[in-house]
Amino acid sequence: MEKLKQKQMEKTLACNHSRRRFLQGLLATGVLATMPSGLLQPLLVEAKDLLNEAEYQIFRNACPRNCYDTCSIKSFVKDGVLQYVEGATESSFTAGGLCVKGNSYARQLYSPDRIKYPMKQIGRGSGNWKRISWDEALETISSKILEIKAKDDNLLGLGLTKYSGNFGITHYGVEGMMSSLGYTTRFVGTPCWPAGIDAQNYDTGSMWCNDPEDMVHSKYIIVWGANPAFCSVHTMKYIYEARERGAKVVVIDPLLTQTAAKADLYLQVAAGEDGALALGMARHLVDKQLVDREFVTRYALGYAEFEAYLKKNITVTWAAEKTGIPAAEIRQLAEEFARADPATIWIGYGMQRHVNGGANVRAIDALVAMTGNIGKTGGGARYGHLQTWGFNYHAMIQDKPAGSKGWLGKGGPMGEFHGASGDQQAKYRDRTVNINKIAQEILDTNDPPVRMLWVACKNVLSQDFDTNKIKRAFEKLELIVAVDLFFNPTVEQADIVLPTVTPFEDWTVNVSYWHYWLSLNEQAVKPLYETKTDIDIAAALSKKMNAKQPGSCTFPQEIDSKQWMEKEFNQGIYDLFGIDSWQQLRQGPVKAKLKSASFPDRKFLTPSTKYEFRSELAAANGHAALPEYKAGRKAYGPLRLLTPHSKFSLHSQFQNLDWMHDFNNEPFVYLHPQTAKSRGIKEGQLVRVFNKIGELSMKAKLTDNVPTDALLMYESWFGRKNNFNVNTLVDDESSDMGAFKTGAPGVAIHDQFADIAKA
Ligand SMILES: Nc1nc2c(c(=O)[nH]1)N[C@H]1C(S)=C(S)[C@@H](COP(=O)(O)OP(=O)(O)OC[C@H]3O[C@@H](n4cnc5c(=O)[nH]c(N)nc54)[C@H](O)[C@@H]3O)O[C@H]1N2
Ligand SMILES: Nc1nc2c(c(=O)[nH]1)N[C@H]1C(S)=C(S)[C@@H](COP(=O)(O)OP(=O)(O)OC[C@H]3O[C@@H](n4cnc5c(=O)[nH]c(N)nc54)[C@H](O)[C@@H]3O)O[C@H]1N2
Ligand SMILES: [Mo]
Repeated sequence: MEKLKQKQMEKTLACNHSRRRFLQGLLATGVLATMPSGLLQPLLVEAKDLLNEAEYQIFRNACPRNCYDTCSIKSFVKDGVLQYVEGATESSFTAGGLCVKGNSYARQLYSPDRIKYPMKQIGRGSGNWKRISWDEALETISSKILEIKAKDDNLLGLGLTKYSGNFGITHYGVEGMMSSLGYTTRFVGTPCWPAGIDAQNYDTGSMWCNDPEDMVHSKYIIVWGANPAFCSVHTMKYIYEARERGAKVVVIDPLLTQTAAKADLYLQVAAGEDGALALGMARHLVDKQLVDREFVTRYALGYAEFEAYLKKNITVTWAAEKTGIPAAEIRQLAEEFARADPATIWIGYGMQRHVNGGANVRAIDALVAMTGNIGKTGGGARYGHLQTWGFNYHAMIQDKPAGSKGWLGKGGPMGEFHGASGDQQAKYRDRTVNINKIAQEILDTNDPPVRMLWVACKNVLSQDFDTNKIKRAFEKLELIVAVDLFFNPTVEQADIVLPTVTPFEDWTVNVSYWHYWLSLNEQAVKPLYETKTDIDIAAALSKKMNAKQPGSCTFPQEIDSKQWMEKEFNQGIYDLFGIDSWQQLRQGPVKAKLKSASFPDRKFLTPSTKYEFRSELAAANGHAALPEYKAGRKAYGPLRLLTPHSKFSLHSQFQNLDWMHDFNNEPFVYLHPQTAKSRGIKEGQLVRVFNKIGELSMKAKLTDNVPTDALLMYESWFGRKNNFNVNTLVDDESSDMGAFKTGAPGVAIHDQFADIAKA
């Protein structure tokens, strides 16, 4: 008892201590500058005490969230308690600093709100939760799986939806667990970046961006529909440095974001009209003879046709009408971009979440290509890359039990990211359905229906689209199992919740889809309470399944998560990163030995090995062969609703912590004063925001950072504080591209419309 009390005290102390570090971190990242200081002053004074590092045991960790920055972390443990975290200094990208969310990690680990034990809910959505043992939880789950198999003669009634809660490589063991049970139903695709992935694949045969650190060499940077001041704070330093060296920075976004506020020039484009802007610029470059003739003749295919298309169909005046940007500004922007060498465009994920998002990305790629900026340090059409992801996927690749039956239908493509298995030769395959239309797919899928849903690394009710429809679809499911850390809106609709861990209780390895660094994630403290990692849960389930029906699950029944982390490495990874063993990562993260420019020899992975202005593959997949203009979604309401990402959350993560509430206590809808006036809405007033699928109420904030025809709400989950959920108002309309490489089209998150009125 005494010992237990002592431990509790230590943890509380640890939290006070790490809270000071958190505030210190905030001070460093400038977040506190915008906050009322009275509340924080006393703590900040204490935070100045310097710590003696020698007293701590130091571990290496990585932030595994779906974020460009994927930070390398140094963790400080004393007496078995994580005292505080820091950004690693060995990575020039993380450069010793974490964001506001990273600095709150100690609180996430020791949050009193964590799910501590397996629990079952008596009456879905009732809140009547009862603690149960792991044995009881696994008994219920395995019985259901066997029942489904007996009823349907296959396991297609078991569905998995998993996305980006944790990108640690061993977490692909969740997909592995599904494979080890049989052929199942997989929700495939991504809500994030698929239209742009396909677009870049049509143009270059791949998706590969320059090292973000080489942006310091750019002479002209266009940040096009990205908001790194919120979403990639570590990249901002390269943009600042480029500016100090004389580069011009331009931001193109319908919102005047914090990134735009730091730029030399901000252009408020009409949402969804980026293609018109890029093509208008391209036309002007043709007229001004500012095209890089060497690139377009030697390294590209179909440029002459593209030029003919521009001359026939596009004018700068037309582009000005479409985009709302004056023709003179379009001309100036095009000329400045073409004359700077090297010049680069960062194509954000935000700008491709439209019904024409893929077409718009292709038009921007074309602009970078025709100015000869591809294959150059400091140049490039930067979107993302998977160059450093060549792990073994040992946890993911598992055999089916002998005699498994599955999907006989043709089905859509598998996509590259999901570990769904079966090929054209195999008799059976997993049944793949669109992750972005989870509600519709559950409602529509029969023979057999999805009976049981496994949710991991995904907060469906917060992050997926048309919340009300998802709730209706969930009624069709017989059992919902959620594996999570907190009682989020998805867990609230589950029957069983299994408690899982933070990165500090886990062994895994992490890389980024943006920078070129590799980080080890060590277990710094033992898993708290009764929590288990995703792969330990898979092993425990396998043990139970095999006890009940030998041979029903191939997943190993006893695993060592550290060994499983080791099994993800291979010689290719060692060579790419210039290390001999993973143990070297204990000294700190390492960077891939890659040239800073993508496609440095200007050889592309397209069928022609050239940059393809004309893509037959795009045409074969039902798109225009050329990067042509594609119109946006027809408005179905008076105001466009934009729901981008918040500084204080990583999607639904972190904002639920009490520490975050100190800084961001309540969600708002932001609108232009003129729009507010026309509806008689005043600052701070309670309002309703509504459209054809739902309604929300919150307070209004007036700002001319938002265009007059739009509303802004940041996505994030506010813990138990209120019912704010932007996806009550965002439907599941698809974007044009994504199915080619990710297995399903993306979703037009920013092509949404709504109205607002006083509550
Ligand atoms: N309206 C609107 N909706 C959007 C977007 C938008 O801009 N606007 N953005 C979209 C985009 S880009 C994305 S990427 C998606 C992201 O959507 P999700 O992938 O759902 O993102 P998160 O909220 O980060 O994480 C989901 C859950 O994973 C849990 N988790 C964390 N670690 C682990 C772990 O180790 N194991 C398990 N089992 N669970 C874990 C977290 O607690 C959290 O509840 O949202 C999309 N939805
Ligand atoms: N703090 C924080 N960081 C994150 C995340 C987070 O949730 N929070 N999420 C991570 C993930 S999963 C992702 S995908 C990335 C997202 O990173 P970003 O793409 O940078 O972020 P978003 O907020 O999705 O969208 C960026 C911008 O796109 C703009 N936009 C919307 N429609 C259009 C359009 O039609 N044209 C143009 N030009 N702009 C448009 C929005 O106004 C917004 O400012 O960030 C990652 N980093
Ligand atoms: Mo994302």
